[in-house]
Amino acid sequence: MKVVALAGGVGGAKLVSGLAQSLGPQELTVIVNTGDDFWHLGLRICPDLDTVCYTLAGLANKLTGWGREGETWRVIEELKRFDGADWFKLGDRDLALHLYRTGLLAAGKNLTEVVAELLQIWDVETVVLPMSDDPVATMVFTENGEMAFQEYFVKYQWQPKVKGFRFLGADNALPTKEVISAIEEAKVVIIAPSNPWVSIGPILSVSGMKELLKTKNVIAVSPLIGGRAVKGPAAKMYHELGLEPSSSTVARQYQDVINGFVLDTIDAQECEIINVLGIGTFLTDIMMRDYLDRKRLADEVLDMSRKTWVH
Ligand code: FO1
Repeated sequence: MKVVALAGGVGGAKLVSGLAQSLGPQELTVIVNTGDDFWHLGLRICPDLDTVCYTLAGLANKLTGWGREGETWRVIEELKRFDGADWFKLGDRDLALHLYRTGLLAAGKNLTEVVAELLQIWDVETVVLPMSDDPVATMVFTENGEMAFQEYFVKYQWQPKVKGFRFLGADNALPTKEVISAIEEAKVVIIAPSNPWVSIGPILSVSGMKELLKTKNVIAVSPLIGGRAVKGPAAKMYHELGLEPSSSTVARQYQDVINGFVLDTIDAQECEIINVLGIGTFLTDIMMRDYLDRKRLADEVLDMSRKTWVH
């Protein structure tokens, strides 16, 4: 069964690694957020693509969720001596990837081709696609003014109060032909438990993406449990935007593209208001504590999705 997953960083990558265990290699395609991508020290950095690819390749740093396992930090240590060059922690092994990718892009390859080459090198059969080969830059409006995503997330450790977001370039960014055919061929599209604002939001903002998804069976997994994010600023963002950080708020945010929603058992009382939106709800333990949990949740989401099929 052809399945597409929409994912961002750490939380999304965990469910993706569960889906990769549950599905055969040719069955899963992951469409990844590129709104976090940016130029740094002349290198093209693609954090969410790297987190998903490293996770699938078994190379991801399990503690941080980003960068490499068994990393060394010789270059960044030296960069400390150059003014302001070390705020974004690039490990030595990670740097090799950024150098190689930047070279391929400079030679005229597009991001989709670059990712495919990396996955082949790492023997990963799951197909991973950037949401677009056109640049989209997530900008964060905060109490201290507008800033680029990595400045907000890393330099200021996502502390500034957010007032809104915009995705520079999204209006002109097209889904790649690979993204379009993956969605068209998919029996189900799964929205992974990534940040709805800055990970899934940019994917849905790519022109034509929502229209594509409206003809599909789409099921989302809540990124919040009991109103809290497992990791990162998702719940804080809802608060700062004057919204209740709850699973039903997330379901409402996705309502024009999903027909199913998976939330944690402790949020059972929210099912009714989500069902009123015409969205089927499914309860389970959505916490992924380890590798087995990831596969368990993936299996359950695939089963649940079968009950929501309308197309
Ligand atoms: N996140 C941090 O909080 N601090 C860092 O120094 C940092 C470095 C980094 C290097 C490579 C990479 O691919 C990701 C990195 N991240 C870091 C995470 C990154 O900012 C986030 O993963 C995404 O942009 C949000 O999901």
